[in-house]
Amino acid sequence: MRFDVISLFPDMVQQAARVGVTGKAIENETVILNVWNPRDYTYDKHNTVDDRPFGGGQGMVMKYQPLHDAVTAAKADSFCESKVVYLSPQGKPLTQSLLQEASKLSQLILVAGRYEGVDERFIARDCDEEWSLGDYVISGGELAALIVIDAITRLLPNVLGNVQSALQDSHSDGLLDYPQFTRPECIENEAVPDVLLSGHHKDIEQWRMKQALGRTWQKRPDLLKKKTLSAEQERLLAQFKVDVD
Ligand code: 9D3
Repeated sequence: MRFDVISLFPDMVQQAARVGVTGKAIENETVILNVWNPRDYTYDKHNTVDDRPFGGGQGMVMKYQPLHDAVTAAKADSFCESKVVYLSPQGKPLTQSLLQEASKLSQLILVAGRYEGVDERFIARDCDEEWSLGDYVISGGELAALIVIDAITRLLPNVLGNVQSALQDSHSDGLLDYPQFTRPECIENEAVPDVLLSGHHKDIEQWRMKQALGRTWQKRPDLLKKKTLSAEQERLLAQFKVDVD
């Protein structure tokens, strides 16, 4: 899959993407990442990418033409069909299912804004969708683009190997994770749950499902309301609630 990011801070995007899972995917060419700087598509003496908002008000707005030319360059550089996404607080909130859909694309063009945003005509004319990280404010779209790239890259075939398919097929889909432990077995009288040392795989699986259900019930009841539980899951959750009491 190919990502093209439109950004005034290309180094920030390239450097962050080199780390970890995304870096490995770029290295082995599962992912292609290109960053296009709107400043390279300016033709005035000061390479102006922003201007004052019509109607007044504080801050600056990114100009249409450098953004449009950068997106055009990103499209012209590939032969595949692409989707252009503008990252902004006004966008559709990102979800795993939105990202899963996007992971089927061959080219995703991500536009990272700065300042107070971009000329509205760029969104209307050049962008297919608008995505948000959620209801809080960050300083620009670069971190949002990196989050999208990271989350989608994890979904691509062969990137996480068998870990991925195991987790994705998992019945714990749509639930919070169960608790994890590693050595040592005891930290100042705080022991690892016995069942995890028992070697009884069926019991361990049940305990983990019960914990995942219980934690979701405790911390994110909104997630639980969206799910339909199997009879077995209902039983495990009921048991968790009794144990809490
Ligand atoms: C809502 C704040 N705006 C009020 C005047 C100004 C403003 C601040 C920061 C407008 C844009 C930005 C930059 N934000 C992003 O580029 C951004 C973002 C975000 O701030 N929150 C959630 N998701 C995203 S995706 C891109």
